[in-house]
Amino acid sequence: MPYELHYWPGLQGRGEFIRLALEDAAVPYRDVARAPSDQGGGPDALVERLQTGAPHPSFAPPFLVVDGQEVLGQTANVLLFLGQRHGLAPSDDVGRLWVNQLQLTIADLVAEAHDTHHPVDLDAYYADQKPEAARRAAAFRTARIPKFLGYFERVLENSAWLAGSACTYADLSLFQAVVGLRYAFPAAMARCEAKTPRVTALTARVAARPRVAAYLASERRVPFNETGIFRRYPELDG
Ligand SMILES: N[C@@H](CCC(=O)N[C@@H](CS)C(=O)NCC(=O)O)C(=O)O
Repeated sequence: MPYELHYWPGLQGRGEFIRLALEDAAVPYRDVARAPSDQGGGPDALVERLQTGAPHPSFAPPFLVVDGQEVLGQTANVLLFLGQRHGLAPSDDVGRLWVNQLQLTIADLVAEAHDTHHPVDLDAYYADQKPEAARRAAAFRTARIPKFLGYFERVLENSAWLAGSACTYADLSLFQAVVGLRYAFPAAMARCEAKTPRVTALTARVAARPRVAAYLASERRVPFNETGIFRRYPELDG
């Protein structure tokens, strides 16, 4: 199999943005850390590859191994590569960079969503930074979610998809960000989406894409949970 995706098992995390692109493009891949260890999988295989990814080692998962050799890291970078190869990005430079720009903006949103439950120390538990998390989440809910979704709403003013008439990996990623935010912040998202109908409609259109729908209904789609980026801590919503 030409593609091996490396991402922590048991959660969607940032690996999900890459899975959605691979699934939508019907590209076969091996999800290494989810495979049995007696078949060369498991988290140990991920860690080993992380440490031996020369000459282009990745700092952190997700990363993609191509043809058993080349290691590509950083979610947006992996998607730039896959989008170009598998029909999920425009073919011209300006269009490709625009989609990359959108993806990097989604990456910023994802990082901020993560920081609501880990605002101080990435290596400490949420339970050890609850007051700071409450303050960070309040600002994220009231200012940052509306600003990010409002931005994508504006981008969608003149086209059905973010980058024009065709769905790209950035649309798949926006879908993932929206459903993740709905999981983590249901009350705040209900308020916010009332003002961003185009974003809501795009999310529904992505979910209805046949291969995405089949993936979402499959066992490969791990449910959101409190080890991922989008976590439901009711005290952080409102
Ligand atoms: N900017 C990177 C972030 C990668 C990242 O933070 N990965 C997390 C899991 S979602 C991780 O394992 N981080 C380990 C660390 O930062 O030490 C990307 O978008 O891929």
